[in-house]
Amino acid sequence: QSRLETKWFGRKISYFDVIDSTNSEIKRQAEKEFIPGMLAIAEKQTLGRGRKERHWESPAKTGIWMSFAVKPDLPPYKASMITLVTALAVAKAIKDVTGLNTEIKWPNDIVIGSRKVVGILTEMSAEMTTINYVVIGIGINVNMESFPAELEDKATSLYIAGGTKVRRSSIVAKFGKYFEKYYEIFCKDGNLSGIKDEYEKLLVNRNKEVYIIEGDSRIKRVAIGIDTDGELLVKDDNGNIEKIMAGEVSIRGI
Ligand code: BT5
Repeated sequence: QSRLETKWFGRKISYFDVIDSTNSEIKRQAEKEFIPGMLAIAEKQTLGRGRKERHWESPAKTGIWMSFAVKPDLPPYKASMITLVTALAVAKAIKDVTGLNTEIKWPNDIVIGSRKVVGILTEMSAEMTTINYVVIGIGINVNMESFPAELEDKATSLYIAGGTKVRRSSIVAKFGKYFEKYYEIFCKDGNLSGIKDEYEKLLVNRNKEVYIIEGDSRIKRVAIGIDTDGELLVKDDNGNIEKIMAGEVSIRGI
């Protein structure tokens, strides 16, 4: 099933053969007129980006490069939790359409066998206490048969992992359904309590050792899950639990 059956996700869609970045495009559109769930999809991006302006490889026709905007009635500091809501919805959509089991690399990547198959970039426009809009950008490697040398051992696609070509619109449609469901639960609760358990089931290296890298130090911990604000919970050898905020440190093994 590849038709959208959503209430508000993608009710306005702009489709491009080539664009700089779908995140930039949705921001330009939202600045003019914000429509909840407004969606931009491109066959190819020339300036696809990740966090900290890192390059996001977005070749023509083989991936899903899309961005959409929402406006949660929540304080701005909660916007980053939408990245986790999104990751769960993408992982569920991929599982339903392809049968492939993915894992979530907290907070914003989805991997198959430790290779990245999805990246998520959440950007916000906000005043002091209110969110104007949040743009959620998703890159999914769907049908590529290979990657440029620098990504060869870091990236994979649904095709490489599963051996069959996948209809991209089926994943977009399923994603929309899951996103609406999880996002509405998140907005009602104002935190991730309603999706935490499902998210944790998909967490890479849950209950295994991970390394927290801060400058030159490398600290061993066990990843045990997330809290309802989306922070990563880790445990030290004495059983003390610490919270790690996204963007604070880099985590290896998760
Ligand atoms: C991300 O950043 O993972 C977020 C990527 C978001 C991309 C989407 S596509 C639609 C929308 N429009 C945009 O312009 N962006 C969003 P980060 O965690 O910073 O990871 C970036 C790193 O992933 C790069 O430095 C590469 O190592 C790697 N990478 C680049 N392209 C990749 C790809 N196609 N598949 C897997 N890994 C890739």
